[in-house]
Amino acid sequence: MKLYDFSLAPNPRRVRIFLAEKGIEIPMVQVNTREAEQFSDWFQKINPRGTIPVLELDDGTLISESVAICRYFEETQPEPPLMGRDATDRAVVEMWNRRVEIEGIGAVAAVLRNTLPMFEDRAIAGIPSGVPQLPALAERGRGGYGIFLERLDERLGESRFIAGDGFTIADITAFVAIDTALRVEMGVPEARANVRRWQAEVAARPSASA
Ligand SMILES: N[C@@H](CCC(=O)N[C@@H](CS)C(=O)NCC(=O)O)C(=O)O
Repeated sequence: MKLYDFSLAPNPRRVRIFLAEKGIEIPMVQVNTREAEQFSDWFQKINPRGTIPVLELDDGTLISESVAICRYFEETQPEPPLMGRDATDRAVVEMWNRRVEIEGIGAVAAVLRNTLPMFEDRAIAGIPSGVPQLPALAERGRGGYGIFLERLDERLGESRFIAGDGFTIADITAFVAIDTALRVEMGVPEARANVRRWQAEVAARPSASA
């Protein structure tokens, strides 16, 4: 089994933090997306969509999509649970994780992909060229990120972690989104005190450095 990873990319980091929380260690293969290695012949055979992370199982099964990879490890090593313990819990965790992916990761990605020079002419991940950056999408992403933080702050005013009392994949997704947003100068304003309280707590976990 191995994980196709890149130490500087946010989505693979979600999986690395998840694995660190579970205490799972597996071999990692670096795919340098800053040098277009995702478009190389060898990696296109692993994932023709040109994205990381990808998990390769010993029987050759290839799983891309961060949450699908996390699901595999949750099923094969349930402790500690990071995706909910029972039916209700699992649905609540999934609800929050989806919200964070769509509202948080979606907004941050819109800003990054439509502003950073390294994404010029490739504003969609996995597409080598021909996708221009659109400043209006970046601007809307910035607005969306503000709404995301506002809603997250409200939620974290009522519970310790995003999906409830326990740390879950939803916290990992949000933590990585917020950390990545710093690359485009989008910090967490002081007024979002609940988010800052939660962020400090998550940053103090050993897994945060994964
Ligand atoms: N929804 C996918 C997103 C994967 C994704 O966009 N990965 C980025 C790295 S964070 C990538 O592979 N980018 C390749 C590119 O920029 O062409 C997941 O969660 O796995």
